[in-house]
Amino acid sequence: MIENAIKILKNAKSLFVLTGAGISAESGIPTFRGKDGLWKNYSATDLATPEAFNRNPELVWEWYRWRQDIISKAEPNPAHYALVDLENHFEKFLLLTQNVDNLHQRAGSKNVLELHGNIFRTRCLKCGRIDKIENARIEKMPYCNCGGLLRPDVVWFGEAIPQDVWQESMKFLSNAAVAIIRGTSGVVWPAAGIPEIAKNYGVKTIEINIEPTLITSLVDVSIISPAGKVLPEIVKSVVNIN
Ligand code: BV8
Ligand code: ZN
Repeated sequence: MIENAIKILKNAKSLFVLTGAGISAESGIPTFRGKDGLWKNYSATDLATPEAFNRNPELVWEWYRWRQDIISKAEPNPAHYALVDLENHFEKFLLLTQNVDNLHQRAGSKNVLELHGNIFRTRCLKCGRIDKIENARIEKMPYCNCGGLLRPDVVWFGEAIPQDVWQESMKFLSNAAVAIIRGTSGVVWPAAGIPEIAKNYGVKTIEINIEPTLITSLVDVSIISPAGKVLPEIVKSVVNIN
């Protein structure tokens, strides 16, 4: 399977990559739906919603502050760095991530689009200001200098994803030669629809995951392996050849 992926990538000039929580799992960050589930007996869909925040902002902030703490202590892993090598290798490269953990940027990826926002950014409910969490006034919860309560600048379930990010991603995907999909269960829409969209555009698709997912039946090549192990191997063969 790896040989097929290498062959497809060696002949490609443009690469689209979609990542999910699985790529950060090897940095010690719990995935959403894995057995190490994100948080105590709450499910992400209970907490990552506007209704949950309106009902109990303190509980939702406790969850995000806990995640920010885990993520800030984590480091990018070989899977993140392998994507930086691919970005430097391909003439045209776009990385669309569902993750909010900023690890791709910390690893050195440049052309990163965040489909679900960023856990270290905040948005003021009063003045709308977008800022970094470190600039917030933290009492029981983070507040803006205008006095407004802040929310995490992420896309919650039931909220629209950023249209500019989606449009730019689809435009790139429609002309890409290959798409790599890694570490996503293919549960969350509209990201889960990307493999099908890629197929309709005639884009070759490669999935890397530790287990088959809802999208495995759709891809051209499915590699069952931890992202951090197999991707550096693939990159070595693809990058060294040229
Ligand atoms: C929207 C930010 C509409 C917050 C997140 C059909 C069509 C459209 C919408 C829907 C639909 N059906 C249902 C919906 C609604 C909903 C949805 O998809 N619900 C699901 C639960 C069914 N979608 C939405 O609400 C989206 N918005 O549709 O808006 C709209 C339009 C106009 C106006 C108003 C509204 C918004 C969804 C965004 C939700 N926000 N995150 C936060 O993080 O706190 S989603 C969250 O899940 C994370 O971003 C995460 O990345 C994402 C997806 O999960 P995965 O990344 O796949 O993670 P998961 O744990 O599931 O899987 C991990 C995978 O990694 C596994 O496969 C595992 O095997 C693998 N893995 C583990 N270790 C490794 C590995 N792989 C490789 N190597 C390893 N080592
Ligand atoms: Zn404000």
